[in-house]
This record gives sequence, structure tokens and C-alpha cells, in this order.
Amino acid sequence: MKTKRFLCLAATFAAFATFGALPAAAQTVLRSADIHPDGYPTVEAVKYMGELVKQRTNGRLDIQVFNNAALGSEKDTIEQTRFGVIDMNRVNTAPFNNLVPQTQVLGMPFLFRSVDHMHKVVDGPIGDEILAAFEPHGLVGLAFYDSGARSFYTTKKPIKSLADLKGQKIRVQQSDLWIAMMKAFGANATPMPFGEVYSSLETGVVDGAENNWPSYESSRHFEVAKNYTLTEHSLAPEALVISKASWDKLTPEDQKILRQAAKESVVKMRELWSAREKASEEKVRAAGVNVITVDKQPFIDAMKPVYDSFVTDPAMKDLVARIQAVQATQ
Ligand code: GTR
Repeated sequence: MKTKRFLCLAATFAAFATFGALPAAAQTVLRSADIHPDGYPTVEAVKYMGELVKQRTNGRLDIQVFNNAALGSEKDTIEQTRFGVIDMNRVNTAPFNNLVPQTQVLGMPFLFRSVDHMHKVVDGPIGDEILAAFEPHGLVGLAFYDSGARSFYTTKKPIKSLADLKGQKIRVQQSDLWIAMMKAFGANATPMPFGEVYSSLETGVVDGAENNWPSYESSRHFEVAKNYTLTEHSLAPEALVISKASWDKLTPEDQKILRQAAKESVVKMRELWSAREKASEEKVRAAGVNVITVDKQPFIDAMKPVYDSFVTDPAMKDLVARIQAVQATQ
């Protein structure tokens, strides 16, 4: 099994590697994965980063985005990025949770008081510390992108209170933290890749899922799950990483250019994100989605067991405390 997997990776690597095979002065194209369609803010932000990098290296370095899950599901592309088969990857922090435990803190339910609070955390030393935590796992963290607030949506029974989640089969991202969260909400957690969610909602494999406005809209999940409840239970951001193998092949100068361009793409991403959030919300409301507001307190209270089992070691306790202490204007 292991050999087969290795051979498969090696074959993919051979098919994809332009790196190292070309003379030093030739163009290096970094292949970057994303599951989202063209026009989605994460995709456009990485394309923008590519333009900056290309300009600043006189075309020596470029980024090509393979979006629409062309390179596979997030969990699979993470593995391939670790092996250097894929150079870069834009993935939500959730699928990294089991591999890089420090990323869990960013998804902790109701931890961020506002988007501004989340920005202050990821833009500051805590953000840098979590980006650095990718490195022992074959990845170099470049940036965190916005992902808005995640809320529940269901096909049949609308969620009007915490009790309505009881027994509903809810799709979650492939992360132990997220599975625990769903259980604590009273739901039956069904982990699966994003690309399988539409048909699972349609055929009743799951009763619902949860996501932000843009993903709920772009995936067209709103067509099959028409009840959207504003629980806003997590602000888990997106992560942009580069394979350590690809990174180590770059000159220190190009590494610097890449890091700087990643930082600048965050600014661009935030503009694109707030515009897209509004546009997506308008689109799904216009399509007749039943948008429900709830008293969040019972949902917040239900998360105590998640904190009790995931914030146990001193490092995680300290991280949570430091995040809570970060001041924000909103
Ligand atoms: C989106 C996120 C994706 C993926 C997806 C999911 O909001 O941008 O990276 O995590 O959610 O739920 O799988």
C-alpha cells in the first residue's frame, strides 16, 4: 500500500516537476492548489500574488493557480504539498488541524470576538508563530486569508435553536476538532471533502453543513439546503502555504519577494472578501433562502466540552489566553 502510494506520488511528481529540471535563469512556475472556482477571493488573491512575484523577479518566478480542485481535495493536496508534488496550497486551517495542532486555535468556536479581533491576531506575533508551526511538517506558512464566519445550513429541518441540531447529520471538514464541535452541538458529524457535499445534501447522505456566505453561494449548496442559520460559530481563516521542498530551492532573495507578495495579497484578499461576502449574501437571499437568526448563547455554552478537551496542554492554554488578551477596536 505504502509503496503504491509512493510510486503514485513519484509519478505525479515527475509529471509536475519543472523545478530543478531547468537551467538556473529559466522561469520557475510554482503550482498552487485551490478548491474554489475562478473569481473566488482566495483564487484571485493568489493570482494577484503571482503577478507581483512575476513583476518583481522580471519573470523569473511565477505562480499558476490550479483551482476548482483540479489537483484534488484539500486533504490530498496537503499531502502532495508536503512531498513537493504541488508547490503551493491555499486551504482552510481546518484540514491542517490534525497535522499542525497550533492551527486548531484559529478555528476554536466563538474565540474571536470580531473579524477585527481575528485580523489583529493573525497579523501580529501570534499569526507569525502559527505560520512558523507548519515548518516541521514540510510546509512553510506564508499567510492567513479571511474566511468570514461559518454558519449552519440544512435541507429539511431549519435550525432555530440548539435543540434543532440534535441528531442532524452535519457534514464537517476533516478535522478532529471540527468533529468534536459538531458532537458538542448535538449533531452527528459526517466528515467529507468539500466536493462531495452538494450531492450528499441532495441525496440525503447529510442533512446539512456549515460554511460562510461565499462558499454557501459558490458551491450552490443554497439550492439544496435552503435554511441558513446565522450561528457564526467559527472564524477559522484560510492558510496559504508553500512546500518546504519548493521553498528550499528558491534563492533567499526570491523567498523574500514571495513572502512580501503573500503579505500584500492579504490586503487585496480582504477587499475582495468583503465585497464577495455581501454579493453572495444578496444572491442567496434573492434566491429565497430562509435566513434565520438565533440566540447564540446556548450555542456558545455548548462549546465548553470542546474547550475542555482541546485546550488542555499549557501551550494551547497560553495561546488561547494570549488571543483573548489581544485588543481590537470592534
Ligand atoms: C471553505 C474554505 C475551503 C474549505 C471549505 C470546506 O470556506 O474556503 O478551503 O475548507 O470551506 O468546508 O471544506
